[in-house]
Amino acid sequence: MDFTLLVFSLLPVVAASHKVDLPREVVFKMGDRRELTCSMRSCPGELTFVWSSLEDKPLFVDVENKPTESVLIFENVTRNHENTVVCTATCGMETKQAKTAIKVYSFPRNPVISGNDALILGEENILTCEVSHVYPSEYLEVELLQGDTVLQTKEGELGGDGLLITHKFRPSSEDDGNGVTCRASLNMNHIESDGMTRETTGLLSVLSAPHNVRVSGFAAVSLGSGFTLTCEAAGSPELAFTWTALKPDGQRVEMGKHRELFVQNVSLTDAGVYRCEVSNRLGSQTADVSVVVKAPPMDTIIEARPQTVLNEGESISIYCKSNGVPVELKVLRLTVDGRETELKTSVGAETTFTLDSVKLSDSGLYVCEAFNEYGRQRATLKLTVENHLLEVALQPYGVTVAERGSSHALSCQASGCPQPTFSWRRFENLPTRGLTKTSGFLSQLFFDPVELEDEGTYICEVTCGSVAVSKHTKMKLFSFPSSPVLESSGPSLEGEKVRLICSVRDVFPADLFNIIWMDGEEELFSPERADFSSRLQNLTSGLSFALKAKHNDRLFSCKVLLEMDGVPAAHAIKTSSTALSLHYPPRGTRITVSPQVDLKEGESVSISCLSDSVPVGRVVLRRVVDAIETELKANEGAETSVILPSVELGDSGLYVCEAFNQYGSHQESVQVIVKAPPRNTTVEVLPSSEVQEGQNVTICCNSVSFPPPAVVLRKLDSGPVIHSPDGVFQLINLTPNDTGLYQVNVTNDLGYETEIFLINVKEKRFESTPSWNHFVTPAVCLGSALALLCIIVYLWRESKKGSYDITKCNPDTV
Ligand SMILES: *[C@@H]1O[C@H](CO)[C@@H](O)[C@H](O)[C@H]1NC(C)=O
Ligand SMILES: *[C@@H]1O[C@H](CO)[C@@H](O)[C@H](O)[C@H]1NC(C)=O
Ligand SMILES: *[C@@H]1O[C@H](CO)[C@@H](O)[C@H](O)[C@H]1NC(C)=O
Ligand SMILES: *[C@@H]1O[C@H](CO)[C@@H](O)[C@H](O)[C@H]1NC(C)=O
Ligand SMILES: *[C@@H]1O[C@H](CO)[C@@H](O)[C@H](O)[C@H]1NC(C)=O
Ligand SMILES: *[C@@H]1O[C@H](CO)[C@@H](O)[C@H](O)[C@H]1NC(C)=O
Ligand SMILES: CC(=O)N[C@H]1CO[C@H](CO)[C@@H](O)[C@@H]1O
Repeated sequence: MDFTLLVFSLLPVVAASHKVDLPREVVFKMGDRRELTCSMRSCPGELTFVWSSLEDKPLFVDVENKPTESVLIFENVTRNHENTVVCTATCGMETKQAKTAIKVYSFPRNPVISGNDALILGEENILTCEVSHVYPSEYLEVELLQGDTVLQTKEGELGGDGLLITHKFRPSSEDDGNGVTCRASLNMNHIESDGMTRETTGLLSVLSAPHNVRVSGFAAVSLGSGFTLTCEAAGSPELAFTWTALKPDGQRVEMGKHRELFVQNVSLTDAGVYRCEVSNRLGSQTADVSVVVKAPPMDTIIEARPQTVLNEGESISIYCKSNGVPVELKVLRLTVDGRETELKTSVGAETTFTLDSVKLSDSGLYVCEAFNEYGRQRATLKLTVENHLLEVALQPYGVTVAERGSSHALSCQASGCPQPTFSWRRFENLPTRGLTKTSGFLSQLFFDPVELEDEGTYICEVTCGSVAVSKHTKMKLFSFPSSPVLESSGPSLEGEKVRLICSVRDVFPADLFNIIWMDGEEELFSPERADFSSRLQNLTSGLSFALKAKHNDRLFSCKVLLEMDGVPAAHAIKTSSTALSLHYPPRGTRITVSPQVDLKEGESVSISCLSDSVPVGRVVLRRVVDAIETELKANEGAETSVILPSVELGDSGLYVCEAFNQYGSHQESVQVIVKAPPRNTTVEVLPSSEVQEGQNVTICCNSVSFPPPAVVLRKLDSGPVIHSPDGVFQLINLTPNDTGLYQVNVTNDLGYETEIFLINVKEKRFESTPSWNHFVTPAVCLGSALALLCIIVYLWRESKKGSYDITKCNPDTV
């Protein structure tokens, strides 16, 4: 929509051809107050103006109408005013138009350069040029120049508000103070002579830590004159100067705060190093210069450190110092005849000469001579070297006694000497076998083990510088390693001659050993002493006498004494003793049966045997049955015993205890009886239990028992009882009436056993025989006692097989 502003004029309209006056184009600066006048002159009549906009926005103006013109007032030009406005003038019937393009610009300020006034030398710095509030920005061109050299150019863009140029560069010190220009042009027509240029020039200020610092001026001055030192340096911002004198003793004295330093009336103390320190906020740098004061040596001194009086072997430093600069120093020694020996020469204000281990001959006068090209000066020192008060202690001192085979040491201690030298030797000029260990003030001579050949006199000599002191000690040896051995020879039977021998081995020195024989506390005799020998000796002594009963259990001793000074009592006497005891063959042998000698089968019994003999020999316990010996136990010693936990018949017999030693034997015996009731009774009818009438039979009864049993036979249904001492019965001339059951009853103290058997007698035609009991007689089966046979048979079984032998009960023999 067009904005039309109608303005009516009261003036009459002239119908003529007239012209509207309006500039075709105007350029306004933003912020200005501007007017745009549309006029039509020579309109006779009524004249009206209408303003309209070609663009779709309001005009933002005030209008002031005058009779012949209309003025648009732009109170404060802004970008809103950019427009194309049409002025329509109506004069009477005639209407005329004119249009004008309104352009707006803004370029209010000069470019602003920044970053130019604090550039850091050698580093990457950023220089900026800013142009702001520019409109229309697309017409803007900015260039950055250093002198005539264009550093950078940049053009604005549509829609922008300004431009910023950043320029990175590393300034050198030559850049400092140069100008840098930022030139901005707004290349727009119709503004102040075809475009507008604004420029700003700034100075480059390059900052740097102090550099190229050096000091110029005199370096060598004469005493009493003056000198000036100038410190030259580059750097920005402003440099500060400090002068410091570095004294030789390490002291630092501040001398001034200006670029130049002036020193008047130079004395020796003004010599030294002068340091100029240049600083700003970026850093600091120093430069030194040595100022030499040209003067002859002064204040020359010589000192001994730690002192001028010292002992031989100590070390000393001779210190020499002078104040002349430059100076050369000589340490000299004055000899007795006045000649000088040069010990050391050095350049510099001080020097030290060290004597590591002084000798007596180092005593004397020492000179320090300082000299330079302006003169010389001397100082002297008297050095006194004294002897050491060396003292030596030898332990043990005088005489020492050592046991062969032990370890022994001699210790030599030195005092009054810082570094003693030890030496050991033997008085006899023999080689020393000992091992020397020396450390500091102590030297030891070790013998481990000490041998006879080490006996002698040892000298410890200590040397300290020119002093030597020696001490000696005599080492005596003894050997008495073991107690004497006491032995007796031969059997010690009463009445015989006994010889006791005492021997002590490996003794030394043999002539100092004394052997004493003792009977209890009583000294008996002492043999002659042995002669001296340089070797180990075995000493022996014998004591013989006839042995009597009174000597039994008497203590005989052999006491060996070493009669040598210095031997500890515990080592000097050794004794061996023996108790003499009379020997005899075994006697008083006794055998004991416990609880008793009469035993029942199955009981337990202990049989012990004890004998007395010197020396104790051997005992044997055995059983004898029918001249057959069975050894039950035999052992060394005076007694023995056996335990039979459960006796049997076969354990019966004669028990014999016999004791032996080298002089003979002795025995004792006891009869042991084991009883048992009859058992395992057997009956045998011979030749058979089936017999013809008129025949004879023999009945043999065997039984195991002790004591021997009584055997009775009887016919069970009738008849008398027949006794037999031996268990054998003979039935003669049997009849059928004898047929029947018979019983034997075997009886002893402890019990009885019975056995029943049958005898069957067959009838014969030939009759009439007397009753059997007339003919039954006890018979002798073997012609010997069968009871005994029974026992023997039993024992025989014990020792041999395991069955009865009844062949002896042979009817042929009956
Ligand atoms: C013109 O306008 C601008 C922005 O609107 C304002 O900052 C400025 O003060 C004005 N100037 C005057 C003279 O009124
Ligand atoms: C120079 O210094 C010396 C010693 O420091 C002094 O005795 C003398 O008076 C001084 N001379 C002058 C001119 O200051
Ligand atoms: C001393 O006796 C022992 C044996 O008893 C023997 O080995 C040793 O050599 C003897 N010593 C001397 C010095 O006769
Ligand atoms: C006695 O007889 C029994 C069996 O009746 C037997 O075991 C035992 O060995 C016999 N004893 C002897 C000593 O013959
Ligand atoms: C039986 O014994 C008697 C007496 O010893 C003797 O006279 C007789 O001849 C014997 N009879 C026989 C058959 O052997
Ligand atoms: C066997 O003899 C003994 C002693 O004479 C007697 O006590 C016992 O009763 C007899 N035994 C028999 C069965 O007759
Ligand atoms: C020979 C003998 O004595 N015979 C006698 C056997 O026993 C009967 C009866 O007991 C007697 O009548 C016989 O005389």
